[in-house]
Amino acid sequence: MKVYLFIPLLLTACTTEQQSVSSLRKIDPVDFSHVRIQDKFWSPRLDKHKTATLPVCIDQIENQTGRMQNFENAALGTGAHSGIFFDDSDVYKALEGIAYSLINNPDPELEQKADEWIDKFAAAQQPDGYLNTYYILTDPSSRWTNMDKHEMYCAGHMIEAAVAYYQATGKTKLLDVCTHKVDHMMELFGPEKAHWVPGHEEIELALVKLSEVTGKPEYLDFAYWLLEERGRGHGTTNGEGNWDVAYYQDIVPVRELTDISGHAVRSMYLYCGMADVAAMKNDTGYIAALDRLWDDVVLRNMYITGGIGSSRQNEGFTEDYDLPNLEAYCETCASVGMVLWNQRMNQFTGDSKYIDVLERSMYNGALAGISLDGDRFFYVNPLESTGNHHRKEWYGCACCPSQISRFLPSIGNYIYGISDDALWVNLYIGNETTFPVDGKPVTLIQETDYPWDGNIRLTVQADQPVKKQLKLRLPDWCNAYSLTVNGEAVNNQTAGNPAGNNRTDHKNTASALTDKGYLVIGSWKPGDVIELNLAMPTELVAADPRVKQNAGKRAVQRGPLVYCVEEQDNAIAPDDMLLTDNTRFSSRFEPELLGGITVIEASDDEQNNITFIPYYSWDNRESGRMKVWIDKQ
Ligand code: FUB
Ligand code: ZN
Repeated sequence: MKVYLFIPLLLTACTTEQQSVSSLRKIDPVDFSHVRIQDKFWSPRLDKHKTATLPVCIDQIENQTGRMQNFENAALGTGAHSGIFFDDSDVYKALEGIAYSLINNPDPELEQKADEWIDKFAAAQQPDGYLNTYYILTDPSSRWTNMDKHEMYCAGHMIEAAVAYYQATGKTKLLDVCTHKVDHMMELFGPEKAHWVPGHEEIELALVKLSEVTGKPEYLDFAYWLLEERGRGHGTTNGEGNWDVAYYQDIVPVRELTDISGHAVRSMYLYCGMADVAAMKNDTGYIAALDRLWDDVVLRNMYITGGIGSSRQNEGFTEDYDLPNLEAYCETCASVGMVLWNQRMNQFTGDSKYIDVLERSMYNGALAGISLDGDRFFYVNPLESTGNHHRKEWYGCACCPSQISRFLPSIGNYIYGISDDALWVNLYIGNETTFPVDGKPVTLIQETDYPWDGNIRLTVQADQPVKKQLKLRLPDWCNAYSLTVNGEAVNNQTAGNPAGNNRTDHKNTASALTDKGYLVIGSWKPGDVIELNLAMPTELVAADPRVKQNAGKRAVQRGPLVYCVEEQDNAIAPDDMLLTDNTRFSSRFEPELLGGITVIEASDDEQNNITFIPYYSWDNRESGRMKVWIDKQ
């Protein structure tokens, strides 16, 4: 029996269906350039991304740190390198964020800034294509000697930025820099050439993007070769430290992987690269490995927030079910990695369980990574604080701020999917989206106050019949819903979400209207109004009994949001709080609190009131203690 790591309390039989690989990627994303998000939850965040997040990143890169100076020095071939050896990657990630922002918010000044940055990258590139300011400025003779020094990691982020900027503007200058750099790498490494195991994955998924955008299959082949290099004894730091095979995901060939190990972000990027290559190369062995790994991550190593990584020491994993709360690592980048990976898994299978995890990581682990004002960031996202853990404007190692700067403007990517037979609605976010289906425009309009309530109104507009089913995700947290088309009930179900954590084997138990956790509307026509009402009660959640840190505790969840207590809302200190069988919960929307949130109040017969706020919104007021898991009598 497979059990999820945390369990809605009232549910007892917790099994999931056995995953089998039936076909390779069957769902394409509807990319966010078609998606106009218009809602009360995400729109303010996207505004802040433009007015606060990007300006902070730009200021840090240009003025507060030496990141841009490094490129300028490298172009001149003189001067010192400042910062960490992979700082170039933050500049590329911020540029990727700028590119995504430009797609939905054209801004000539910002575009000019991006062009200036790209000119500096191009000027710093060496005649043979090499580009990495750390080695150019410190010791060019040592380049490509230590596989942990992130040369390919930085190249990967440059490629992702280049692809994004090309998609935003049609400009190819940075793409040309990238192909020059990759051609250089391919002269050195590959079959019959030198071995290379990138100490920090990223290049693999980036090469697939580069292959797609340039139409050059050799970049895909190179990504495949790099993946196949792992687990065969080729990794080395060339004497500058130990090459720990578990830490670097180099323990066995990737298709033999069974357990997640080592560094969390590196693992996520590896799995994304494997998924992308598997899709293009029809490698079912990779997908089988990813299925095993997904179970290991989600069932044995994931926090309720969708965060991963319990240890600061390796920024990653320890042993199964070891999920400390105060010392949790849960790096923001790792939660974003979970979003990236789970979307890919869903695209192979059409199983909503991946989007359930994607949504959990997105609304909790990742979203906590940025302040409500958009200008402060968490690197580490613990589930408990003694009051001294706060977001910062930047970090010496600034992977998380730059990660958030590219992730936020891309969230439109995760809302829809399209396959031969269906339009898939994965996330409930107010938006209007027009994209081509069979060459003709189709517009989807979603109106909703999600995640505060579960009422979703969906209209599909098209001038022609659309011969596809509509598939609406039934989230795992939802146990009751109603669905109507033009006011006519399609299906009413008051208990037992066959897609949820409590599902037994939904292939056998699902009604005709559900398929792998999606409500299926087979018969509809343009102009129909589809209304889905997902009941969103407050749920008490228990952890898997093997998680010793949460023994005797409960967490509160409402819809996709995990809640926490903060000291300033409560007369009782978090450590003294006690939930009992008599605790009752009520919720109310507070428009003025923390940007507008639904607050949950817990009370019992002794008038011991406890106020809960969404986890993502913590540490946005005066400092104080915070807790997610509360003692239960
Ligand atoms: O090593 C590059 C990035 O810095 C990693 O992804 C993060 O975990 C941090 O170590
Ligand atoms: Zn990070």
